[in-house]
Amino acid sequence: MKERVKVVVTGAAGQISYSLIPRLVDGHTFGDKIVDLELVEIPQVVEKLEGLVMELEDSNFPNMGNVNYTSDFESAAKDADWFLLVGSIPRGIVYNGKKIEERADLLQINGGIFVGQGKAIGEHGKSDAKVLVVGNPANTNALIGRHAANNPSQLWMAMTMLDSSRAQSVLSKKLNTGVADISKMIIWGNHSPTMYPDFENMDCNGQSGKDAISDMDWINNNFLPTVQQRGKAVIDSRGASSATSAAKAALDTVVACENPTAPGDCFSAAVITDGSYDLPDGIICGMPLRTLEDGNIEIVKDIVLSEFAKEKIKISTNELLEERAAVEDLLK
Ligand code: NAX
Repeated sequence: MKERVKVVVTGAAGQISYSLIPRLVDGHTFGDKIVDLELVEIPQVVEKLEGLVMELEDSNFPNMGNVNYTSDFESAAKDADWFLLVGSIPRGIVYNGKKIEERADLLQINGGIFVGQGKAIGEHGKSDAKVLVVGNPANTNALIGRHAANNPSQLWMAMTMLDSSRAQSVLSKKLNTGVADISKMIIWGNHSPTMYPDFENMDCNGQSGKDAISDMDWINNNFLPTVQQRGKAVIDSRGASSATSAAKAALDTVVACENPTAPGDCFSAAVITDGSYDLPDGIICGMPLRTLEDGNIEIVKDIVLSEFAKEKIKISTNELLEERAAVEDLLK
């Protein structure tokens, strides 16, 4: 009998999910496993998911298992292996009669969602469940959710894979090579414009970024701002935020967690700090990770950071500390 994996996706009627969900069951992301889906939305739009389920059925994915849609997160969470928390309230929306413009309001509202979801994951998810927070502010949402879950054997991550993919793409153009030739692309810090894409420690066909790129003018005035501001550039052009690339990045994160990492390589996601690299305690911070043969995921600890890198990372971790202070009441 084939192995099964149960995956919960929130924000299932949103634009990222429309690209993401079909590819969870296409046989690539989870290989040969049968994938049971729990699609979660807010009550106002949950019925729209009936149409998505019809489309999934009509696509004849051989590895698709049971598919359910609901606005009851707690029931969806039961015995789930994976939680892809995409749903959140975007800036600019009217919520309880108030237009949400301020970062502090956004942090509070979304943080509130993650208290409830975190508790349910801690109580009802599998003890080795993996949680990937995509909905922004992703790092702080993950911090709140992890705290509420209070279940340390579960792994909480905030997504930085999209930032890592963007950095790989920009570097591959600069170095006139393919994206697949660029590995170890670490994103440090927050998933926000303060993130630090670590060009020095990336590997391009056996050469480190530090050796491959000496043009610091290009790094400071082109590479860093392009990667840090890419989300905004997509919104400015498309009139909507990144969706297909965000979905691909979420899938890449799942694949990276489900398969052992090649020796010497690593992948990017933000996880709880553990004292490595002198990062402040108690924040969800972008770091290099590796998946071991036994399926466990650990922080890669032997990356050497230059003074330039340390300064940039500090800007981002300071921002994470400020975000944490703004939601302190949700972390009690
Ligand atoms: P959409 O607005 O298209 O979809 C979000 C969906 O979430 C909506 O259908 C909404 O009803 C649902 N939702 C809200 N609260 C919910 C709750 N409590 N439970 C279940 N569902 C809920 O946004 P989309 O473009 O799909 O983006 C989703 C999130 O990803 C946003 O917060 C966005 O900022 C964030 N992003 C994060 C990225 C990352 O790299 N970490 C990159 C892409 C994206 O910007």
